[in-house]
Amino acid sequence: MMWIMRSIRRPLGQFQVAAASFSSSAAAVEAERSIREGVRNDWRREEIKSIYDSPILDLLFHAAQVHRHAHNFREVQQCTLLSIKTGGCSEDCSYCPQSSRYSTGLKAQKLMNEDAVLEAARKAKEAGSTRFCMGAAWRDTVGRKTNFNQILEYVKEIRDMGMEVCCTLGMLEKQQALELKKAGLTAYNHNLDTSREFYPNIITTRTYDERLQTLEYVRDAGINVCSGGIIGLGEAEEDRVGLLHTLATLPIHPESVPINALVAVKGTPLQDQKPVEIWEMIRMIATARIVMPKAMVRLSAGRVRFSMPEQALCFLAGANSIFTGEKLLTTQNNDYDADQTMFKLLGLIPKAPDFSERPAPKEFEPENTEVAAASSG
Ligand code: SAM
Ligand code: DTB
Ligand code: SF4
Repeated sequence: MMWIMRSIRRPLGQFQVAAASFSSSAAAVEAERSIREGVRNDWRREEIKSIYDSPILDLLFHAAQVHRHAHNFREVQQCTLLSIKTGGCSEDCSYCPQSSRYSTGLKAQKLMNEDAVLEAARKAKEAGSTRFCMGAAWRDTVGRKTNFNQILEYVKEIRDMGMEVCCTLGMLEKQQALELKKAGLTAYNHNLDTSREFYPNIITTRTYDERLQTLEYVRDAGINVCSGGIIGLGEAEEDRVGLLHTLATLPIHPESVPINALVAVKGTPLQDQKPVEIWEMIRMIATARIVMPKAMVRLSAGRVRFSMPEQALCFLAGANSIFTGEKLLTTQNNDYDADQTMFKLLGLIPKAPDFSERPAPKEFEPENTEVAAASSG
């Protein structure tokens, strides 16, 4: 009692200074602002850098607060990937086992047939997945009319099964984005991968601006943008901040932001990269959560290397989406049973599919429908 009385009477100066320095990290200030004022698209790079550089536990705590404010923190989206056209890609992305320039032992395949794709989607749905994402090892879809029309059919069929549908087929043209929208595509994945400055160290066969152009077509077509990147490519922390800055200053924040940890595949130029540490992943996820509060932040490739407690920290930091299923595109993913156990243990619940639509653009209004019809045959 005496002690309590003395502490009450003691001048608070020392404690106030300590409290002030605890609560004044950039993560704290910006997270509070994010909760108060909502989504911003006018982030300055230095602001994002100082959030990213905040003491890790402070960053984690404040990202968790933003997460709880913007989302049901128990809900985690389960997405399943299928590589519908594997290998033999003309591009030189240095991380990618599917580039024909590297000897990774991967055999190039043709577009997977309808039965096989729909069967995989059915299985994914039965396993609790709500979003089916089809990937193709292409630079772009130009000049692939037959295959592209086939994929439009897959999109329609899978939507009719009651799943969200995503595609990642490389660069798109405006008309193709419109056709994917018409087929019922929920989201299109096209990653920026890293900062504009570091990008040429990783890919030389297409530019950062070309990637941004595809994102613009997707956004303008009324399809949700899914765009994120990879850490562990040999980039500096400044590049991770640069990537988040580009994403967070897009005209509309991406609906989902996949954060991949490099899967260093033998035969690729990045085969000897040092594995990403969990703290780097947490820093990236937490910063993404604070600067893009409403986005689905996806703990993506590389999850298989993280233990359950490590993944739990990622969920606490604001990740609310994962890839489930035994494979990503060509590499191994987490075990189904281990994921089920993790959901149970952490009290996570699967997020229901969301079919709310962004409006289709003018091109689909009755007087303009011939524009879309002209090229879909
Ligand atoms: N060809 C299309 C493209 O590049 O947009 C779609 C497929 S591509 C494999 C999709 C994304 O997967 C890449 O942008 C990259 O971010 C990610 N990715 C590919 N290989 C990876 C690896 N080894 N580790 C982590 N992420 C990887
Ligand atoms: C994304 O950001 N990560 C996924 C998905 N989008 C297409 C792909 C990860 C690929 C990892 C390497 C592989 O399995 O080939
Ligand atoms: Fe091709 Fe996509 Fe792999 Fe690049 S990331 S090599 S474009 S499949």
